[in-house]
Parts: sequence; structure tokens; C-alpha cells
Amino acid sequence: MTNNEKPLFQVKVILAGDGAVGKSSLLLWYISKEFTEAHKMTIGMDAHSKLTKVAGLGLVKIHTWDLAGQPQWASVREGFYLGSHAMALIFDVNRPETIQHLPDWVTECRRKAPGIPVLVVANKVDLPHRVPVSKIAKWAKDHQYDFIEASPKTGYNVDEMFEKLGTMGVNFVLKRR
Ligand SMILES: Nc1nc2c(ncn2[C@@H]2O[C@H](COP(=O)(O)OP(=O)(O)OP(=O)(O)O)[C@@H](O)[C@H]2O)c(=O)[nH]1
Ligand SMILES: [Mg+2]
Repeated sequence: MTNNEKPLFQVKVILAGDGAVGKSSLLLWYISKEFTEAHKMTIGMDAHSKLTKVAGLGLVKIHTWDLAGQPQWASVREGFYLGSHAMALIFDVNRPETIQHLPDWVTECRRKAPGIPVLVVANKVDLPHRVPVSKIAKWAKDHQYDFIEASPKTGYNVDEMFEKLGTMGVNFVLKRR
């Protein structure tokens, strides 16, 4: 697939979640199938676009906005949510404190993108689980959020995660037409 092929849809997706949960690592794997052990904190935001084949929809151009998760970036993030079509709500299965702020992330995003669909991502599933992942999956279901487990270290489910975000984003666009 080349970037010259014309997509049927374009969607903007947000990667949200606390610092160091692996947002940039998920994006790096999706874009270039690489993983690095070092944590290089995102400054403000990074954006990347990629054409992705989405089952039943064909080619979708997914514009991913990878936010800085540390609290000091909260005021900068506000403007990044405008016009977005799906959000990944990411936590680290090895760090229980990263589930505490999940509702705050949804509130922050939906303030600028009302009704945006949410995909909860249990990340780093290659590591020991210190978070009750099945409880979070149930919490997601109760809130009508989608749920997926992933690991950019092993590559597990990363492309599936972005394909799902693409589908959710397109459905959101179509619903609002
Ligand atoms: N074992 C393991 N480590 C991971 C995985 N994903 C990311 N990491 C590590 O977690 C650390 C943080 O990853 P980042 O992707 O930079 O985290 P981030 O959420 O973008 O962080 P901020 O930009 O500060 O918000 C890095 O040291 C990564 O190597 C994973 O699936 N498994
Ligand atoms: Mg980052």
C-alpha cells in the first residue's frame, strides 16, 4: 500500500492515558513495527498519519494524535481534542495507579469532542498483571466503551487496535452526517 492511494474516509484518533503507559510505543509499532525500551516523554503531542485497510470499509486514513500524558501538559492538550472521531484510553496492566485517571481522560476529551467513542486499551500485557484487567473490561462494557489488550513490545494486537479505532472513527463520522 502506498500513501498515494486515495482513502474513502479520514479519521482523527486520540491516544490518551497517563504518562509512560505506552501511547507513543503503540503508535511507533503501528507506524514502523519498532519498539524501544527507553521512555522518551512526549512533548505536547506527536501526530502521524497512515493509510489502513479496515475490514468492510476499505482504505481509511488514520490521523493519530499521540498526547503527552504527564499532568503538566493538561492545559496544552485541551485544543488537541477538537474534531477527533475516536479515542484510545490506555492504561498499563503493570501499574495500578494508571487506572485511576481513566474517567478523567474521558471527561477531558469529551469536553471538546462530545460523544466520541472510546476504546479502552489494557497495555503492556507482556508484563505481570497488577491491575484487575477483567474488572476494567467490565467497567468498559458498562460504559459502552470497547476494550482490547495489547503490547507494542511483542506487537500483540497493535494493528488490530488501530483498525478498531479506524472503524469506530468512521462510524462516528457517519452517525453525525
Ligand atoms: N514491557 C513493555 N514495556 C512497554 C510496552 N509499551 C511501552 N513500554 C515501555 O513503557 C515506557 C513508556 O512508553 P511510552 O510509549 O514512551 O509512554 P507514553 O504513554 O507515550 O508516555 P508520555 O509520552 O510520557 O505520556 C517505555 O520505557 C517503553 O519501552 C509494552 O508493551 N511492554
Ligand atoms: Mg508519549
